[in-house]
Amino acid sequence: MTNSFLNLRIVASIVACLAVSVLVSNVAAQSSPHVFNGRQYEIVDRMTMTWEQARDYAIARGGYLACINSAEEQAFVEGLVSKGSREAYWIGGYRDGSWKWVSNETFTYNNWAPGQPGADTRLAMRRTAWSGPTGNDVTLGHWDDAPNSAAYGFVIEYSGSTRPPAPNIFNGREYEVIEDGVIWTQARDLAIARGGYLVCINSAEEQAFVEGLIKDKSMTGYWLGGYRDGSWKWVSNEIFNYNKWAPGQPATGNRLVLFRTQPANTTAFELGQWFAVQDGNYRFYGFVIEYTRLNP
Ligand SMILES: [Ca+2]
Ligand SMILES: [Ca+2]
Repeated sequence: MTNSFLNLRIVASIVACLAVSVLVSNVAAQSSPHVFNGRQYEIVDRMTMTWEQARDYAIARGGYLACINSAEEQAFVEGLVSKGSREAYWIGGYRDGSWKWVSNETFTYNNWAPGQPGADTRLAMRRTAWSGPTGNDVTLGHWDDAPNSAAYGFVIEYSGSTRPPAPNIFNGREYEVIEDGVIWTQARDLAIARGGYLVCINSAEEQAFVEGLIKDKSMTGYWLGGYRDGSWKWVSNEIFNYNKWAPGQPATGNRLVLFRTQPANTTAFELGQWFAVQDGNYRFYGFVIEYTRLNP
């Protein structure tokens, strides 16, 4: 092998590496199923909400209910909706005299189903087929007006400079930290309403992951899905076989809290230790939701 041949090979492999990295970054930018025309979209499938709840949830995440301004955007959102499991998905159209978008963009493009809109005031995109009031076929992607109270999934659009919060994924499950001071039974019910359950910790690895999620947050502690009913149980019905009890725990309480900061009158505290507490009147605790069902 001559030096010049070696040099050629080095140059060739550098070129090949560059070509591969350009290809990889292009694939990453273009093949994301959630990016269209420089904007990110998120389909929320694991829970349903009324239109107004979905509108507020989208804003809380930094986006807005998707506003569809072209046949191309319609085709893209329809592709997301086709991966869902709900009959219909809220988008950002509403009637206030005339039809409007929550983004204040002009309501020009439409994809109304035959015979629509009727008399309702909120806009949904159908996933499942429906015969419609006049017997006309309503199919995937068609728009249908519906009452605010309908329980549908929804699609969030983020403007070009905004990105949805990255999901916290461990071992194929998603976790979400909620910084609301609530009692255990409220936290349990809120988690279910969002399509998950209070986190149930089954291994040292999962414990470490949850500790990483809460260590820079603000609440004193976080409710877990553990409760005492004779013995300790998980709301998921998984076997309660891993634990990280603080020294002297569990004492008399019947609900499980993972502490971020040291409780009064305790020693040898470490981040993430578990304490048994009584439910009720504890407003210093947020909670962590575990989802087995990921949004598409
Ligand atoms: Ca749009
Ligand atoms: Ca778990």
